[in-house]
Amino acid sequence: MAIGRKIKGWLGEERVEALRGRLHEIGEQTTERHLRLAVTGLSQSGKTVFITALIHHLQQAHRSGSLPFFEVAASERLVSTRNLSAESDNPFPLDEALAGLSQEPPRWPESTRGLSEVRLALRYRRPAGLRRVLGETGTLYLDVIDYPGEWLLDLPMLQLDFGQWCKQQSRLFAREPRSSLSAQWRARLQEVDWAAPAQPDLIRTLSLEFSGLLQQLREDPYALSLLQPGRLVLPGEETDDERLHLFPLLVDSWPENGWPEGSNGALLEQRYHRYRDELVRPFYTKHFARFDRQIVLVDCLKTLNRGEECFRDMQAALTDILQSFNYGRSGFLRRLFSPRIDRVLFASTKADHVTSNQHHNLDRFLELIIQDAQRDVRFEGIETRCMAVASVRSTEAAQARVDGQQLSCLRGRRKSDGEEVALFPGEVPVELPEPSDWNEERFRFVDFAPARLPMNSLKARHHIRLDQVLEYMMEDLFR
Ligand SMILES: Nc1nc2c(ncn2[C@@H]2O[C@H](COP(=O)(O)OP(=O)(O)OP(=O)(O)O)[C@@H](O)[C@H]2O)c(=O)[nH]1
Ligand SMILES: [Mg+2]
Repeated sequence: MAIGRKIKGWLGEERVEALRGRLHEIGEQTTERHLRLAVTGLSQSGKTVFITALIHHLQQAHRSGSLPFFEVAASERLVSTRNLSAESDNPFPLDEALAGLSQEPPRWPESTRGLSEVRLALRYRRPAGLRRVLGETGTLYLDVIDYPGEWLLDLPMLQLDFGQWCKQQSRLFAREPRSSLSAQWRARLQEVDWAAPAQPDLIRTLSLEFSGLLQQLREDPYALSLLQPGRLVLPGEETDDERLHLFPLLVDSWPENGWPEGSNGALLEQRYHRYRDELVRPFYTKHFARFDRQIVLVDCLKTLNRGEECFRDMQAALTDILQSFNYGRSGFLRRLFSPRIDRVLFASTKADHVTSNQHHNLDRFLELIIQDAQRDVRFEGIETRCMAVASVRSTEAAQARVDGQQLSCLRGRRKSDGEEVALFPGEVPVELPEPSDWNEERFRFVDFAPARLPMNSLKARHHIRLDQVLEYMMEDLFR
């Protein structure tokens, strides 16, 4: 270039090179990018497996071709990845989960609780057009954060005082199966004198019973999701933190001027405020406020299996979860912090539980659930998408002839007994089920044991659409 030659003439070749080097360095510093990608979902929705597989594929991307639809990897621009998770205060259990999935026989990871994160530095070559200006390579610092969706269910508490929360819960506990299951416990509440001087031990006992009740509602055959306070239902939550000695006061009579100071009622109210102000609010201001993009995992198939109550409850829970992304201009979250999340992916997990001709139905089905749930949520400035995925594809396609007809089947090891099975898993509905659909035991999707995830030589067949997830979440960042 003529100007280039002139500058070289004035400054000399060496100084021009030094200048170019410095420009690249500045380019590198100014364009060093950070992405905090949060992954959530209700318990057992597949968060740990998803993050483990996603990170494993990313770490191998520069030498395996396992992510064909993730452009930066497919075009071999991803040069290297470095795991910086040791710097984090809450490291994600990546090594344990990977060891379990890659051993023989492989096993699914243990249930986790709380928030944890993986931190990676991804070094990539820039697209040709930008290399001259910004330098050959750039670095993306990626934090992937795992946190329980149950925490988002507590969001409404931020806007409710204790009395309002109790009223809301009492409407919920008037419905089955909550009503029958809680009848005895509610009767115990009626016997207590809530205006009498506080008995912390009594409140502790009643709260442990309440948390047992929530656990029971969470498990089969009920498998309900909309359970508050969220931190009382997380696995292994046996802490003696008194902020968790809390339950809704489901009694008929409330004093007009509030509970007397120092009473049982007042103590419970104080616990509620502490739970809300010391646990729920800080999660939003410290963590949620710093997330850039969000993935919400939903296990649609499990809820279909378990019937109408479970399905409706999951839908209601999802509606509450969506409220956390509801940043309408007057949204109270906007007053609490400045939200940053600009992209949300809703992923229907365990897509390997159905045949590949059903994946599109699974996308569509999740869209329907979300559509219903988001009627009163405005995703201002947020892009959303629904996608069916499998983090560790554990089934293979098979064909069977039934009554002279060719049928698409799945082959894999059943999770419950490890038996090798070939079966027709059934179809994913393309409409939200009608009341009559639930009576016929129509949905019986089977859970599978994991197929072994190799430590090396990863292939695209080891997952379903993890590459499309990565592309959607990060495509604009490798410039
Ligand atoms: N077939 C199949 N099953 C999966 C997949 N991902 C998760 N699962 C199943 O879902 C279960 C839960 O997965 P996790 O990743 O532990 O779920 P989680 O959301 O981290 O669960 P908690 O830590 O308990 O909240 C596993 O034990 C598997 O049975 C998948 O990609 N394919
Ligand atoms: Mg987990």
